[in-house]
Amino acid sequence: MNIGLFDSGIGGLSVLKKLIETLPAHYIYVADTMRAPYGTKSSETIETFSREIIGFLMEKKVERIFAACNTSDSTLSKYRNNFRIPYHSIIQAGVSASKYERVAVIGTHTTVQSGIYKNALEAKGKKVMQRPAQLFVSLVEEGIFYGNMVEAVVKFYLEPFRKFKPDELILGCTHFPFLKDIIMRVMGNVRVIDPADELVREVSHLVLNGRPFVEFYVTSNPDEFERKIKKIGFRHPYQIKHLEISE
Ligand code: DGN
Repeated sequence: MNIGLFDSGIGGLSVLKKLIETLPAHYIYVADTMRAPYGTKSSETIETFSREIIGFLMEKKVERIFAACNTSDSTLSKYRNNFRIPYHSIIQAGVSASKYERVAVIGTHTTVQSGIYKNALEAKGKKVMQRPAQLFVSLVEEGIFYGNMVEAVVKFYLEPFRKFKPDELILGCTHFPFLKDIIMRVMGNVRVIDPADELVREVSHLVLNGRPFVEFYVTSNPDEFERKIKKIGFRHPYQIKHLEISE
C-alpha cells in the first residue's frame, strides 16, 4: 500500500517515525521546503499549497493520506470528508486525544489564528488557551533540540500558560514533538499530547506487512533535507527526489 504524508519540512517525520512502526508500507512524503515555513502564511496560501500537494499524492496513487502538518490540515477541514481516499486529520486526532478539562494548545500562527483546535475543544465543553510558538519550528529545522537556548525559548512561549493552569498541552504542530523532553520539563505536571500517538492508534487495526520504505519528494535542496533527516536519526530505507513546484 502507498501512503501519502506531507509537511513543509521535517516536522512530519515526527508522525512518520511513529506510523511506519505500526504500518510498515511504502510512504510518499512531500516536504515543501521551498515554500516553508507554512505557519506564517495566510490560510488561503496554505490551502492552495496543500491542495496542490494532495493532487500530487493522488497522482502517485496513494491509498491513504495523513496530514502531517497541522497548518495545512487547519485549511483543509472543509474538504476532509470529500477525498476519494481516507484522509487522517492530525488536528482531529489531537482533539480526540484530549481527556481533561483545561487544555493549552500551541501551534503555528496560522493554526492558532484559524481557531480550529479552540473551537473543536470548546464544543466539547473544555476551557482552552492557545498560543503560537513559531520559533520552535526554526529550532527544529536547524536541528537544535537541546541546550540552554532551547530551554529559554520554550520557557518564553510556555510561561504565559502558568496562570491558566492547564491539565494538558496539545502539541499542535508536528515540529514540536522534537522538543518534547524540554517542553515536558518546563510544563511540569501537565499531560503533553502528541496528536501523532492518537493518529497511530486510529489505524492500529489495519494489518500491513509491507516493507517499510519512504520516497521523499522535496521542493528545494534534497541534500539539505537529507542532512536533517540524518540528524534526527531516521533509520528506515528511503530515497530522496526533487519535486519541481512553482513558487
Ligand atoms: N509542521 C507544521 C505544522 O504542523 O503546522 C508547520 C511548520 C511550518 O511551516 N511552520
